This record gives sequence, structure tokens and C-alpha cells, in this order.
Amino acid sequence: MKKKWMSTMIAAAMLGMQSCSIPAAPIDLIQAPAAQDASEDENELRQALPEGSRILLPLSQEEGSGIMFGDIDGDQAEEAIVVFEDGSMNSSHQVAMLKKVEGQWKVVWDTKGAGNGLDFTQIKDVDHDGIPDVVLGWVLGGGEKGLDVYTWKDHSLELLHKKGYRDQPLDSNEQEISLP
Ligand SMILES: [Ca+2]
Ligand SMILES: [Ca+2]
Repeated sequence: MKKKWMSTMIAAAMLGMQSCSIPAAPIDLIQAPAAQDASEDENELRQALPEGSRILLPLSQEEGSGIMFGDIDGDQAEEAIVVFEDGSMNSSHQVAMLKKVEGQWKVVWDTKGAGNGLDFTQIKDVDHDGIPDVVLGWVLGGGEKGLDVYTWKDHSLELLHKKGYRDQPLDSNEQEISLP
């Protein structure tokens, strides 16, 4: 096992040396820094939240996160949506949208979350108007869950749709929310 790990390390090191001598393809130039930025951004985002805050993990998604990135307001720059529990005495769930202003993440919108926990998160254009929407599922207790869909409107995130669900927040075939 250790040997295998070592050879992986050597392979990785060789790849690293190669990438110094061989000019990178344009796709590498685009993708490599983005991956690095993501974790850097996550650290910076944590620092922008109130002290003692804890990022929530969606319970029903294996690869879900309480931190999502997307161009929510259509200005061609990515915003961050962070779902967290604040560290206050009567801690509550909060949702914040942050924008990067002069290299620093700043909270530009926030609202209280619902329920006892986070069940599901996704940024997806569920109403097909070309603007990504924020989809959040909350654990409400007694097997009930509640889905909130927020969309950018008039310089703020507004609740576009709200519905109860039990199992899957999105239709399993189409991965869509049927809006009324
Ligand atoms: Ca944006
Ligand atoms: Ca939309």
C-alpha cells in the first residue's frame, strides 16, 4: 500500500516537472488556477462569516456542500451562496450571498434558514429564464422537508417558489422542479 502511494507521489512529481518544461495547453491554463482558487475562496468565505459560524452540510447529498458558486445576479462574475449555522447562543441557520469586492468576499444578502437542518443545495436555473436560481432543501422534522427556491430580482434574492417534499426535492428523471 505504501509502495503504491510512493509511486503515485513520484508520478505526481514527474507530472509537476513536465508541466514546467512543456507549454501547457490553453485548457490547462484555464482550469488549473480555478481549482486552486476554489479552496482559497472557501477559506476566505469562512472568514467573511460571523465568528463561530459553522458551514452546514446537506444531509441527502453525498457530494453536496453548504458553499456554492454561481453567477446569481447575471453580472458575469460568480457569487457564493453559503448556508451556515451562526455561533450565537441561540444559534440559527442562515443563508448568505457573498460577492467578491476588491478581492474580498462581502456578504451582500442574507436570510434566515428554515427547519432543523440542511437537506439539499443546488444552483440551477429551475424556471428556465437563463438566470441560475438557488435551490435549498430544509429538514423540517417528522419526515417533512421544505424546498425554497430563490431567484435574483430587483437587486435582491427573492423567494420564487416554496414547496414541501419527503424524498427527493427534484424530479428524479428530469431533475427539474415543476413550478406552478
Ligand atoms: Ca454575478
Ligand atoms: Ca432562473
